[in-house]
Amino acid sequence: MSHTNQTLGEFIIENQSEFKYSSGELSRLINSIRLAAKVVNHEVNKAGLVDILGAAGDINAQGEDQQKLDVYANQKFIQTLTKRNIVCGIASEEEDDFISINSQDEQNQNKYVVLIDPLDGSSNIDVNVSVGTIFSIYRRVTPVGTPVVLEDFLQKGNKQVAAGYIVYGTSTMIVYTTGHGVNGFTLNPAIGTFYLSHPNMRFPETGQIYSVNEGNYVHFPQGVKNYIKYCQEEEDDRPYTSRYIGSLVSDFHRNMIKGGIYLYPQSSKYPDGKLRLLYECNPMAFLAEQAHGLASDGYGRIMEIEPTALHQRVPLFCGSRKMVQMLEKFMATEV
Ligand code: P6P
Repeated sequence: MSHTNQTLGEFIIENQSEFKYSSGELSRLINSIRLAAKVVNHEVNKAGLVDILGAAGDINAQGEDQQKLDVYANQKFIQTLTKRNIVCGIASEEEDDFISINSQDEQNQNKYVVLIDPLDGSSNIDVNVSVGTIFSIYRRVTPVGTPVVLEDFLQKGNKQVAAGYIVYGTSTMIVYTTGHGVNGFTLNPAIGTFYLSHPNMRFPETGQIYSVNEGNYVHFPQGVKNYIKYCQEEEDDRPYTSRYIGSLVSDFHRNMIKGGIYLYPQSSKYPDGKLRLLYECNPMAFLAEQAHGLASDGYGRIMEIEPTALHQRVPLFCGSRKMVQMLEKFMATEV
């Protein structure tokens, strides 16, 4: 099949055989994420009408409780994944504990668990800046048919079977990997179909964009301070450009297309970093490495970190290979 104008649905079917474990379950899982993405996208696109439609806590025109968009997004993804009986467990930034899906029901022979950040960067919604959904998919490690346990979720990033994000930006895109490269699909809102618009996405080996909240500079480790100063020096291809949207998915997406590095270091405010390992850093790390980039905690691969808690935080430095390697050099020689 010619790949021009291939839809996400066609792409999933055509590439299903690549995934040797797939009994079609993973394909149905990606399809259900696609559906939830369209539902959330519709609501996110109305966010600017809060004054007309009502803010969270208000009663909207349909007499329903107006929900905060991150709560709404969380519910939509959980409902979509649960109703289709595709997964055996879900963990979410919006849920204190993981959700076990009718595991007592013998019918539930599903083998995948999903971890999600349903609406990352949601504080940007009020100012009409792009936000995203991030998802990470694992095969469970405990026996199929039994209730999932924490161990099914606390898996290293290098065990992920799929990961991706939806960016609700000037256009809405799904970008994901199943370990065979990274592909991006853009939604045609007129007909509600995602089309393959960015096949085989790759980070340029280096770049000239660094993305960090420089307002926290004084709290950064010395190695990060030294790297930021390096970015700002007038030498070789520097000074670099500073671009920070405040939405991980958007900064990552731009850097993957143009080349660049995203940094969320540890600081006195966030001693372990701000971003969550399991449903932000690991999926973005899987995508980064599949796109020939790197994702590090400053000292080693994000995807080698042994998880210890569902909502644990880690520092994240990800993007173009040579830029992340340079950052790691500064972290190793910080004085
Ligand atoms: P700060 C959004 O809250 C987020 O998790 C990422 O999407 C974003 O890159 C970062 O935090 C922004 O954090 O502290 O710079 O506002």
